[in-house]
Amino acid sequence: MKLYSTNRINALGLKGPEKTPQEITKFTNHSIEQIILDNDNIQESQNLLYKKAKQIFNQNQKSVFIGGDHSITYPIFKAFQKTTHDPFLIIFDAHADCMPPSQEPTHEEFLRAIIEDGFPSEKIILIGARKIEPEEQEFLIKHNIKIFNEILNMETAADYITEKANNHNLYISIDIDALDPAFAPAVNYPEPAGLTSKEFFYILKRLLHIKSLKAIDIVEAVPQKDQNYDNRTLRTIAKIIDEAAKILK
Ligand SMILES: [Mn+2]
Repeated sequence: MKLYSTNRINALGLKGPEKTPQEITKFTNHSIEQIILDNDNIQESQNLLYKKAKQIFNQNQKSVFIGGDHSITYPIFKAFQKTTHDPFLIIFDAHADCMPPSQEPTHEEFLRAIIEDGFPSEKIILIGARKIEPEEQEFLIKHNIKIFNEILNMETAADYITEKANNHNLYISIDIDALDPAFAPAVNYPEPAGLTSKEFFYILKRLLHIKSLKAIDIVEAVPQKDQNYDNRTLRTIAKIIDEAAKILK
């Protein structure tokens, strides 16, 4: 497994996740290659990240990307689609990120952009989405996206998700706000009634054992806020990295 980080954000409002790549190094001993991008030039940073991700995927090694905000997933997943046969996308997120797109997809609409570009919606599962705007709801229903708004039984949920994803080349996108704010408080848009740490790590570990898992991204932590919470959010991300490193090798 190889670790990368990128400071890219494309937020219309709140910033902060661009600081995670430097701050996360205080909580993990794994070496991380930083992809430093210019956030004043959104289109160029998007193209650079796309090109870099393509090179990375061509090396055919399991890769973990730490953001940055959720806008990193659009260029990285596009590169994944370009280089990888039969991709499958699992997203952990409190939000659906399916607002009508702007020119370069932001953290609010990257998923809608991926679907409108033609990615098959039956190869997407959204976990933890519980704050969905009406126009997003309409879009999700129209495209018949499988959503777990909450986890009623983590084993049953994990059985379903792993069976669907198995044998496809899997990309997992983790917006850390999928977890309940009790466990990951340092995010820009916290939503109550999220996944517990136990539910999240149980499902994640089951997914990490899928042989065809190729890539993970982890986004949307706001280090500056995390100082008020004993850095609980960054420690959770460090634990994701540890679990991934143990299982993916
Ligand atoms: Mn998101």
